[in-house]
Amino acid sequence: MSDSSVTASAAANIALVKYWGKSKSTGNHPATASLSIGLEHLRTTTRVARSDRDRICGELDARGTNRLAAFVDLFRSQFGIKQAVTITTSNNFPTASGLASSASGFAAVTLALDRLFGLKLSDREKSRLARQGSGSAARSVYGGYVEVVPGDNAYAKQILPPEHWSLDVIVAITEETGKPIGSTEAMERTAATSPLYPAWLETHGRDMDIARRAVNNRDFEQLADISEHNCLKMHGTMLAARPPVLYWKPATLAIMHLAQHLRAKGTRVFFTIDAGAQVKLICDPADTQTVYRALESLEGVSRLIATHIGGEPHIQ
Ligand code: 2P0
Repeated sequence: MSDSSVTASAAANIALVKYWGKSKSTGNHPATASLSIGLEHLRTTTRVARSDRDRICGELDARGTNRLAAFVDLFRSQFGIKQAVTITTSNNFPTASGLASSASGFAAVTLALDRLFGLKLSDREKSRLARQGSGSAARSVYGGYVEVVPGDNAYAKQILPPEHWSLDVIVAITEETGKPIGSTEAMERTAATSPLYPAWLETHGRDMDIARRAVNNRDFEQLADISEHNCLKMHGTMLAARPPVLYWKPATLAIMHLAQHLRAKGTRVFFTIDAGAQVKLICDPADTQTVYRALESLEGVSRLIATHIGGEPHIQ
């Protein structure tokens, strides 16, 4: 007997070597590889149930609802499925503010639909499907250390499980409202207008090699160095777009300085920033308390979310 409803949980991920730019105008084909870590406690929970007509419930705006509806149509059309569904989805973290809710969201709905319809797709197939909802969602089909393999029909794969290297992550919220420009539009604008974009593409493979090696060898200094470099290079490329894409707030910059100051004194921490003003601080667990305390007293930080590398998906 097939299920009448399924609930899936998938975690947000953050890229240490970023995806920024597509090779085709449809289907979210990333122009480059990327390397991410899953965030254990930042999750989307999505229930899909067979129903008489399609419904979407949750804290989604009109655009988010339309995107999810289009994805469900695309998913069903690929398997010749006609069944209507009710989708109920919620995030336990602020949405649309650079915290990758589309990654966990499209991964969770992919996993739930696969189970509801008894498709038994491989992880690679699920990753490819989730990618068509949002490029970064290809990675949230897995926990731990994950890499996107770009190409004609890009997918992600887990390169190492979370236990390989336990690192903590603190998300510092500096802006509670939505971001000024969505990442899809921002990356299109960057690719079309930034004179730095060719250099971004050209140097990306080297950053991937270094980051992979750093993760394999659990080399914190090397991972810190390449992650901050790749993050700042992505933002530099955006800053040179026309009109420019500037996500940072004063507190974003203050946290970057703080992380660099702490690291210079021997605290094992580095930062990364995505399409938003929030800063993610990756810490050696021995130093997490020091970093957390320093962030608590910083002006402009409205909230801190502490988590660690993990993020294996679950089906309930
Ligand atoms: C990343 N970001 O690698 C990069 C770094 C944000 C900055 O993937 O257009 O929401 O849906 O494929 O996945 C955010 O972009 O974009 C993202 P689409 P997505 O995490």
